[in-house]
Amino acid sequence: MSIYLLSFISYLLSVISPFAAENDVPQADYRVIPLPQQIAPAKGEPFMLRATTPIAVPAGDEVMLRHAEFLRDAVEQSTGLRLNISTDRRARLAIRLQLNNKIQGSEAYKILVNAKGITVEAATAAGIFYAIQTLRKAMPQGCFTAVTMPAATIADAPRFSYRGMHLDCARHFFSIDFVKRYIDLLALHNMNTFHWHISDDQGWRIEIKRYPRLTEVGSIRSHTVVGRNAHIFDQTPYGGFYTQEQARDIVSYAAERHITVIPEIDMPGHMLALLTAYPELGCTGGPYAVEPTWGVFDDILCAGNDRVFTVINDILDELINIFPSKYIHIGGDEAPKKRWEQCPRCQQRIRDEGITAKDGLSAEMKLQGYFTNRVEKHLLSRGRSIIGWDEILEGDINQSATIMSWRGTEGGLRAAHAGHDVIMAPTSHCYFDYSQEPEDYWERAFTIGGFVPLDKIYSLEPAPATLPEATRRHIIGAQANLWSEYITCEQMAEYQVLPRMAALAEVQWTTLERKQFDDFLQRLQPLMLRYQALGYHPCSSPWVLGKNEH
Ligand code: TNX
Repeated sequence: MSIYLLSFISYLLSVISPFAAENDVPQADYRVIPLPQQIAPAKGEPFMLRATTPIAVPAGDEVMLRHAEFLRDAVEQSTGLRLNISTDRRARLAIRLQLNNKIQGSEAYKILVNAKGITVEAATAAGIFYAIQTLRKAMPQGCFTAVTMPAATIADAPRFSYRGMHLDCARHFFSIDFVKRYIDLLALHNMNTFHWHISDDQGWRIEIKRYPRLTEVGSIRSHTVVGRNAHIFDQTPYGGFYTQEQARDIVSYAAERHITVIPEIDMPGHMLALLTAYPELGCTGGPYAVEPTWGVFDDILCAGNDRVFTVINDILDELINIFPSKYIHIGGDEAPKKRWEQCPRCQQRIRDEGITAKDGLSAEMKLQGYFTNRVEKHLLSRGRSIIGWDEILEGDINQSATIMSWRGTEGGLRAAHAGHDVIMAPTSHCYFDYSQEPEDYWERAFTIGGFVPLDKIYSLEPAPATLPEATRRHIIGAQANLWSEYITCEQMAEYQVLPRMAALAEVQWTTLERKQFDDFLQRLQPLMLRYQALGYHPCSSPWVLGKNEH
């Protein structure tokens, strides 16, 4: 008998008989990233996942149906097995998705695997979604006729409620398609917040109907500095913005993946794009130019001009209509006070409001507190809350403001003591525009400088056990930021965030006792394959993926 005939017969057997040729069936591994809180192996036979396995969902439940479709597509992408979705309550040997309000925790889930099937339960659709992420990551990557799912009970819930990832679309513009692919990455890592940085000195990136010049003028810079602010320019106009319709599309794409989009309009600094469009809103009246270089610039919004607050409120009102997020990020970082010191209107405001220097902070620094509180008041009146970078602590701001701590964690800890909610995003651990490789790689790695390798991120402890419980409670999560001064294309963005998002995911999700860096590196290997299979461009240098001493 020819070898071809033999292999054809064995192929036929494998298709016809569920028990044939199952020795080489690959096995799922539930020890994914982020590591679930509990994986209890169970006695008994495993479940055999095959193309004939139905995904069973309750009839008439649109959301669950969407989740089943997501699982179906992810399983197919991983294994080549195309499952069917069924609403038949008696479906056997199925993966069953069902809501169960006895499961505690708004993002928690349970997965039960035995020979009869896989039951996925959660009190919320979000919990079901995270269970699906775990299942998809547990699958081997390749093309198979079946997958062995070992019998087990998995019970999981996130450690932190805020699990964020940021993308700067102002310094460089990223397409809607890429923003979606980036959101897909957040979903893969069980993150639930996308912080979208859409305004800065170098470009205004969101359509505001009431102020069309923001995009007509503010979204385009006439040229861009080449390299590291080397005084060489490319002489090429650079621009781009998102229409409100596109932004809404992003919001709903993210929402389907249980991700909230928080827009950031950075103020009163980082505002040259707006000032170029509306120069009357600056202290000097301009003229200004959408900034072609990177850095921190003296021209900021005038805090003495009431018109500034009217315009900002109008802009925020349009944003609120697009973004249903509880939070709106109002920036607040890197606002030099030079113009305010010289501006008669800002000085008048200081006098009118009785603002004085205090605790080593100048009256102008306190004026930023006035600015922040006034903007916050408007947002609160619209039912929204603010997040600001830790500089906003320098004014006397309300306790209701949430602080994003980027200049280390100390500011965040102080804020948490003072009763603010806090998100940790320190440059030391969470700046993904910094290099993930040692110094000699920097030039190759398109980074701004700095060094944030994988184990450094992994070591971040956002809410140390030594803090009093009342303080710890205010630390709601962690986030990493991808600033894009030097990230000029999509592949670079992927290279910078992968695999670092994996380390961040365990900081955000996994409890301290379960975290172990060597073990994480082992579990990273299949995830690297998955990134590649999904078409991403992770940094895969052996230095990054190895265990390094530095
Ligand atoms: C600081 S983090 C900034 C950004 C820059 C970044 C570069 C923060 C609130 N402000 O404007 O892009 O450093 O790493």
